Amino acid sequence: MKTNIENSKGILKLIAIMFIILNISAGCSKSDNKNTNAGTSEVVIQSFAFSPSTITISVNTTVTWTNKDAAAHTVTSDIALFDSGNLATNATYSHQFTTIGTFNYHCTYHPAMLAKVIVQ
Ligand SMILES: [Cu+2]
Repeated sequence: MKTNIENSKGILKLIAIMFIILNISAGCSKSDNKNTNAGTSEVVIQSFAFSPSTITISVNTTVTWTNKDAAAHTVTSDIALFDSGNLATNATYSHQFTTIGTFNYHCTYHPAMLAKVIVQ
């Protein structure tokens, strides 16, 4: 009788240890995902183009654009969701994307400058 109780206690202990190990490994992969989904993302405006022209970010990420051209540009949402206005050389503009979707944008001065932000 006593040995049966001790055995079942031993099994419970084993199950508890397995649970802890599973939780630790689950916790690790979770924090790894967090690290790859950084809170900020950078786009450079150079040679009359947005680089990269397509970026994929996680929701709530803030994207910062920097104009590296001598010419002025804008970062303007196709659906008027955001607009940097005039960006002179080395000027920056930031926008936080709080909803999932694909957001096309352009430069109002140069219609050939097209790009998009994909928010997952
Ligand atoms: Cu431009």
